Amino acid sequence: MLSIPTPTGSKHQLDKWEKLWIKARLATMVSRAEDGNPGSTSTTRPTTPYGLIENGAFAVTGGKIAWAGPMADLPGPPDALAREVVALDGALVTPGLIDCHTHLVYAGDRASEFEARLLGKSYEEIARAGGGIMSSVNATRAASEDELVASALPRLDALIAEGATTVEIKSGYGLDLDTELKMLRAAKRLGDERAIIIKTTLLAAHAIPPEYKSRADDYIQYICDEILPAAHESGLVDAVDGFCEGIGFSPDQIERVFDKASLLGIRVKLHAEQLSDLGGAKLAARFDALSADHLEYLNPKDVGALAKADTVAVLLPGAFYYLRETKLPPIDALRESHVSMAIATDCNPGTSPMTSLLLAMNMACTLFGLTPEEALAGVTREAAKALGLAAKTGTIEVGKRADLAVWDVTHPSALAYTIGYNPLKIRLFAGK
Ligand code: DI6
Ligand code: FE
Repeated sequence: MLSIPTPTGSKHQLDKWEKLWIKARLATMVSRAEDGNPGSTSTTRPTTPYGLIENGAFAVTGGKIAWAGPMADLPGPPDALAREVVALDGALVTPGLIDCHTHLVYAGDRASEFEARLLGKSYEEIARAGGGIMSSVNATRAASEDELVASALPRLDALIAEGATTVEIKSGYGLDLDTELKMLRAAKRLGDERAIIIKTTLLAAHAIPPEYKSRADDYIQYICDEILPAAHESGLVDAVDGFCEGIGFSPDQIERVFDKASLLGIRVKLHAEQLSDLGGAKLAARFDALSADHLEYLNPKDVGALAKADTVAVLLPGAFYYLRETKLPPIDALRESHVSMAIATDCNPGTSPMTSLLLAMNMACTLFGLTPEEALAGVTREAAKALGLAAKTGTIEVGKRADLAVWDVTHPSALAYTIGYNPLKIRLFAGK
């Protein structure tokens, strides 16, 4: 019996691994910045683009990655190491995809708004006329929790069909206590309906509800005094978000929500600089935000603040595309300052009715000029970081969840290259 290295480093004679996958090409996505650490004993420390390991293998035990590396480094013949051995014949394996910014739960649709915009109205005009987010709020308030789950499932399934294993879902179409809670409960339930990790974000500060028309400050007080504490107490809040924008909330108003979140020990993130520069990213960085999202109008001068706080820049090319935006996020400045860049769908009924992370990757390359490697990192390693999950998922490393995607492509650049084509072969969630 062989002594097999385990995540715990135990030296006992151990049972065989549950399953060993061999003859794989592994895009481990282990950060190149972390390479060359002499103290590291990990088997997965490649220095190649994508953390690529040709002719690799990985083992799964207890839902986690028990071993990963070149086949040549396996500590014995495959059949002696694992109870089950599967050959992948050279298929590409990546971490499972992570969508770190969605508004996946909502009722109704806004196809007529899409039409209105093509007939000449702007997103802001429609919002100011009571359409936009408010039309989704009305439909979501009227829907039952079961209906919200049922209407969100096909969207979630579309993400899963492309290898998504973790998805963040925001509230924000309720804007009252009951409906915000209903949305968050529906989001959590999606995680019971499907084999997927769901992270929930309270976005009560998304728009001013009609009951609080011209009383935005009072609505902020209601969020701080009632919605946020109640949602937190019910265990429904993994993070708190806000829409810092002319048609949303001012930095001062967002700051009050963030102060309350901090008091409750909840991490924050922010929709910042999507349509204008209000200094939201700076505010987010000041609160050690997990992420600042959108950032088209981010002043390059504020990039340093994100870098210092290690706040992830979440880029949402679907919304950029759908709104026919022309102002690009300051990608070069973000890159130069080593700000982590994640990519997400922003799946929502108004500005990004998109349920494809592969398409988001392609758009991040074609519209924002990311490299295919940055795009894949953006929906794996960096997206995990944007959700505070970097220690658990997002790369192929010993000890992390065996949430993986097996693709029928030869090189990882092919994932960002195609448009509307899905080469997923196998999706593993906790190794299954
Ligand atoms: N920014 C967005 O892109 C979405 N929300 C936000 O704060 C749009 C939401 C919607 O139009 O329904
Ligand atoms: Fe959004």
